[in-house]
Amino acid sequence: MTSRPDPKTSLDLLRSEIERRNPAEPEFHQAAREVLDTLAPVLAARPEYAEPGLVARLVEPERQILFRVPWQDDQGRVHVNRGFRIEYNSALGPYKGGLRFHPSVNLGIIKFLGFEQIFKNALTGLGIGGGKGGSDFDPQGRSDSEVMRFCQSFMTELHRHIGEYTDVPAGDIGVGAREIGYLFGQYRRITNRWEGGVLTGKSAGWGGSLIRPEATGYGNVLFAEAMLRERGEDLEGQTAVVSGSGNVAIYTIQKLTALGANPVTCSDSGGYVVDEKGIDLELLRRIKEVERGRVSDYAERRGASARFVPDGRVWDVPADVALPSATQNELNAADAATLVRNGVKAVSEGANMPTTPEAVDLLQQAGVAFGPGKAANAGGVAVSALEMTQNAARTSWKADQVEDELARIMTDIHTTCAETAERYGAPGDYVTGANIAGFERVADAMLAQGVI
Ligand code: NDP
Ligand code: 2IT
Repeated sequence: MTSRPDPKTSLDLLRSEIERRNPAEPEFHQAAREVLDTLAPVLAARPEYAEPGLVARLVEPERQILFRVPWQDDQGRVHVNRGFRIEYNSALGPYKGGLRFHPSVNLGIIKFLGFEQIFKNALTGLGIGGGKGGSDFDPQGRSDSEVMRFCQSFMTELHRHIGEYTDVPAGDIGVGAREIGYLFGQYRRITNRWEGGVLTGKSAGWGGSLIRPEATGYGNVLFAEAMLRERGEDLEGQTAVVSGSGNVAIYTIQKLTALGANPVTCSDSGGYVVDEKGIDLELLRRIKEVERGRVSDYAERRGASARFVPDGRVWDVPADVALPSATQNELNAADAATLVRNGVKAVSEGANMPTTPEAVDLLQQAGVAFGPGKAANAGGVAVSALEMTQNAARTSWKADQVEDELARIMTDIHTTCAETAERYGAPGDYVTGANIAGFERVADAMLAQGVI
């Protein structure tokens, strides 16, 4: 009889294999390692999951699409960007996940995001697989017509790969309602189909769901509140630091304020703003959403309560709760140590993988409640799935109905993560809880559907 390596050894082997076969993709290695590091107990407890090949299939995308995106700027010059769509796993439903337009985008970043999305989408309990896409296009400083031509060129290739039963993209960094509009228009023109469920994050007047813009930020605040409740506290009166100033950050700030907390910061790649009176959301939205300006403009216009700190670390601002909502690896071990020194009680990830592994360890060891992105920011994709439901039924729900569903889903995700962590001997460890609970749901579907 041949003996099979124990789960830990086989996961170690797989990790080395991932690094060998996917060279120069540090973010993907980080995301895969973070999940694999927590799976040994579930593979040991459930022998069916230790089936050779199951985890190896899970880490390999079902399909990877790379394409050229040529477009002309307003002066007629031709630019060539690169387009990506990683169709990672469709065991639970059509591939689902956003598109990111940012100059830092490369294959490894889209693979890390797609991999995270599999588990996040599984945690929502809804029928959506995992995928992600985007481009190294930089929308900053581009006119509306340049963005439109770029989106049209991007969709001219992407359209043949997507569909409401196949793959359903949405927004992410650099892709909001404007870009989704241009992408949908080109899809409709090329295919001659009014297929609402092919993209989510559409505007409410033509097939979009109410509360989708708010969903990620609102959901993350609800998750943070659920973690605090476990400790007999809530958000009322708590000071919060928020990074970023885009879609996720804005609605995080809005919900924090609504629940009685005081969000005192926001940031962009140029620096951060600290406003001791609390962020004035109306001013921030005007600058970011209407004028497409910078947070330094906010400090200039807000008056004495606010100051702009160029190139500073937003995590230096003392707070009870921290909600990183900008980008990956924006909160490192030194930042975590500062937060702990200043008495932070909870860190909840609005962004995808914003906290480095060393920082996560440090926070958890200090007893800080830590909500990993794949659980805490799942509200966005959850409401995207509700948008697909509304599109399929050719109906639209009232805002209250969507918000109630969002709150129910976030509570369920919190409970599932907490119970799963407890069941596998790691009480209070939401990282382990989220990874194992997401994994179990996808793994069950993959086992039932055979070796494909
Ligand atoms: P937006 O494009 O609306 O905003 C992004 C914000 O992050 C901006 O303030 C931007 O500043 C800042 N930022 C982006 N890249 C960097 C960088 N390399 N360094 C410093 N700051 C940076 O994106 P979203 O708000 O939609 O996304 C924010 C995060 O939330 C991302 O990690 C995304 O993956 C995640 N997320 C988004 C969801 C959604 O529904 N939109 C759902 C779940 C997660 P600047 O303008 O200077 O670049
Ligand atoms: O990271 C994410 O979950 C998103 N960008 C949202 C994906 C979606 O399909 O709504």
